[in-house]
Amino acid sequence: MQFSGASASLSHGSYTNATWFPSGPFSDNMATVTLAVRPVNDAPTVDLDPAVLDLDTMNEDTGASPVIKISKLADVCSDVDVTPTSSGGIGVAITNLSFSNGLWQYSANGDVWQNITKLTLLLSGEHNQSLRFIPNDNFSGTANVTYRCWDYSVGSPGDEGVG
Ligand SMILES: [Ca+2]
Repeated sequence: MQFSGASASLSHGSYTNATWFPSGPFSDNMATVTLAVRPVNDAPTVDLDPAVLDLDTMNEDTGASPVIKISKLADVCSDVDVTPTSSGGIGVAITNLSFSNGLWQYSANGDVWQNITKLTLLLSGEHNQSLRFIPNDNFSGTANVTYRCWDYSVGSPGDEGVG
């Protein structure tokens, strides 16, 4: 576009005896558009592969095992969505237990215990939530706890039969 001569009137104002040569590759004014990037929930991860945590040992025929705090199990979990200022932290989803040689129990507060009868079981890394194993008489050997990290986005602590 080119104006030259006595006068010209544009929507941006009036040009008198002006010579305007908006030549070149770029416009004089600018436009701005906005792209929104929405957050998604990234799955938590186990930081060890495979995750191996040593639990306290116990003697045969001595009742319940030492308490296994869920916060200890969750120590190998991380989640990019969980920050120090976000609530909840990380819990675990117990997916398998060695049931054949004893009884497993969990506690929502580290005090009252109930038998685990159904997996997957969701447990929180907070409030002293814990597991313990009560071996059968005369059993010696090992007992395993297998779990996934859980970010609380679905389900509640204590939920059984999840997934
Ligand atoms: Ca997450």
